[in-house]
Amino acid sequence: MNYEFILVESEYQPHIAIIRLNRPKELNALNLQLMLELKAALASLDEDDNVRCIIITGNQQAFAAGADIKQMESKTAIDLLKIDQFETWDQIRKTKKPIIAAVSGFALGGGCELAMTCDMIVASETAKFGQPEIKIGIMPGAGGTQRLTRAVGKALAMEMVLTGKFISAEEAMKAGLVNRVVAEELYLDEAVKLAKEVTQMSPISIRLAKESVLKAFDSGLQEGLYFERKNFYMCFASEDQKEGMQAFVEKRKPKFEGK
Ligand code: DAK
Repeated sequence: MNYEFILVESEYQPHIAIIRLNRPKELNALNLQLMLELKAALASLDEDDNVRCIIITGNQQAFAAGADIKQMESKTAIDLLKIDQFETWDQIRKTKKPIIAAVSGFALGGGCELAMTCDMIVASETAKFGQPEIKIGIMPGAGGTQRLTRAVGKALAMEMVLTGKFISAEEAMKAGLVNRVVAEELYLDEAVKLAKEVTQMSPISIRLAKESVLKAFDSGLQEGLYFERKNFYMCFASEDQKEGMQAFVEKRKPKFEGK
């Protein structure tokens, strides 16, 4: 598929794919087509057995400055209902492979929400996170009030959502929003390093483990524990489990095939 607003490399590094949001003049504002392209790219990479981890990034100036305000400005509630962009966001969230957001510059509104939809966030020291929707007369609509609150706690989330204030990468790190902060020239390398660690593991246990961690967000403890248990058993149906444990016993590196 030919994409207009994203660049996709399915073999950026062995087993690592990269998606670059690519509307630099608009600070990667997420218009409807970009989001559809992102959904399509993720679905295709999710199907590709060679891919074990996906990185989503922007450029040094912006990961994404939010949904495209110019495109949204004249929309009515009924237009939004008909467009049903939530379906796109829901599909993105259902990606089975792990996704790392490599964030530099602005991650605002839908951009911050997209980063939080990913499984881990590597930030450049110039990254700025925020939910400034309140300043344009709306509020977060793609999970910001829920994911941000779960990540950073009520006090900071409330302040960010009600005042639109941005936080720096360092603050985001302290608040638990991001996994690590590195110099601007290193953020992508660092994301690749993290992705490489993930790609060394069994793709089957990675998939089951991601699914189980995400379950913690939408279930009570007991339901989450049952879910984890089911996925734990499922690991023992894989050849990778045998290989991983045999390799440990034989004091060698495991070779995981995703079977
Ligand atoms: N939309 C459209 N264009 C944008 C944009 C955006 N979000 N952000 C920046 N741009 C454009 C600017 O208009 C400008 O274009 P030109 O004027 O050159 O044509 C260009 O990018 C460069 O921006 P600036 O000139 O403003 O650059 P500065 O460095 O001065 O400022 C800034 C950077 C990021 C602080 C500023 O651009 C800014 O405040 N941008 C808006 C940030 C914002 O409010 N973001 C939240 C948008 S609302 C949903 C899912 C998601 C959402 C909603 C629904 N559903 C599933 C239904 C999400 C909503 C949002 O994200």
